[in-house]
Amino acid sequence: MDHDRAEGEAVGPQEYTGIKLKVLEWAPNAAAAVKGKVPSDANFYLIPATLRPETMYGQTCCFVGPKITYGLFKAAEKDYYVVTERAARNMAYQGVLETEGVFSSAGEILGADMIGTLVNAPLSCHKEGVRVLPMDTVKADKGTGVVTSVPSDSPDDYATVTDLAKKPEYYKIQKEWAELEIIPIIDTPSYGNKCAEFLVKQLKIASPKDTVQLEKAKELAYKEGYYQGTMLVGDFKGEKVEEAKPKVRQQLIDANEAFPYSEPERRVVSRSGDICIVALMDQWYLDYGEDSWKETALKWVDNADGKGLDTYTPETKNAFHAVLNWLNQWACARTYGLGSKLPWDPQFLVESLSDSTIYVSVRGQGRRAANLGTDGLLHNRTLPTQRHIRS
Ligand code: ANZ
Repeated sequence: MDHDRAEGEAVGPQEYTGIKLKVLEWAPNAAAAVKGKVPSDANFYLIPATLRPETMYGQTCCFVGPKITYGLFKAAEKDYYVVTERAARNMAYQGVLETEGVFSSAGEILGADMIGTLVNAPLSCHKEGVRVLPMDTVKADKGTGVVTSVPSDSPDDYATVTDLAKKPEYYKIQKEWAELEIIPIIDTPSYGNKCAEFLVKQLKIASPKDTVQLEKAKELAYKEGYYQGTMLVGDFKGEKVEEAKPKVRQQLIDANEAFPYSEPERRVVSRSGDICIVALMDQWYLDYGEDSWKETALKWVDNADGKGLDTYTPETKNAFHAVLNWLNQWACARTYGLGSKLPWDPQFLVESLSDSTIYVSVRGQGRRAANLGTDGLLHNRTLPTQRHIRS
């Protein structure tokens, strides 16, 4: 529950797309690190978390933090995901890993040891695979700690690959790994068809460490790409990015090359001091957003016939309007605490802000209340895909 947190009140889940970058050939140190830890015919996938699935056509490499330790987490009989333990803990409660709640790693591997690994990047125009390269600014406490690089549209990625190609010896990489062709994938009216390059040059960003300017460039690139961009490649070529984005994502998920991955958008700590995660849980909702209900309530508040709600001031009426339009599905059950049992599903208790709806409905409906779970007044339904923050 939101108010049970020591830190992170009102923080919600951030939903990413986890992309499955299959390892085609490990770098020698990585091969040594995984040897004997898993069956010899196992498949490994590096899993970058992205908010821009529509840009996957432009992947040219995959970044890891050289100092970050990654784990090998079992996702299926022969499949292991390479992510941080923090991400695996979230995944274990979202149906992503093989066994619910289990996130023990079969082995550990340092980012630096993975550099040079060849991976298959789904949808990328570089069909021969892309390399794993170092990025010092990868955050260990965000996403999976793995980042897929799209230098056509991400200023951070453009600045990093430019720097890598300038100093290959320093980074202990082969120059050509950082020089895969950058192909235009999104056209924008203000910044052209390689908006990251345009913005990095316009804002005179000289290094991946120029974080303030890069943050600014990222926001500009994101807004322009999302609202004004048009796809130049792929099945949704010619469509607006805004429309293509969910379609590309769904296509990747349907092809088993991606999956939804969520984590708290910021750090959340429970009152008992545990770091919270996002978990998939069954929940009951009061469907306040249901069209006919909403219409009836709004009509009553509008009071055109004089038989509805009379308010002293228009502000009060407006406030009712705002809340009715905002309320949608309200989680109304919880598993612990004080309260009455949910009449139609006694394993749950009535959530404290929902009792005024539920008690009144149950009492008012008398015997019909027994049917609440199916076609009753409350119009409830479980959404097993809803994601919740828990410790
Ligand atoms: C591919 C991509 C293409 C991305 C593109 C962005 C633009 P914000 O808005 O900051 O949340 N990312 C993911 N995990 C990261 C980590 N641990 N450290 C550093 N960067 C990380 O940005 C989300 C984006 O930040 C993600 O989407 C990912 O890069 C990067 F044109 O994926 B993106």
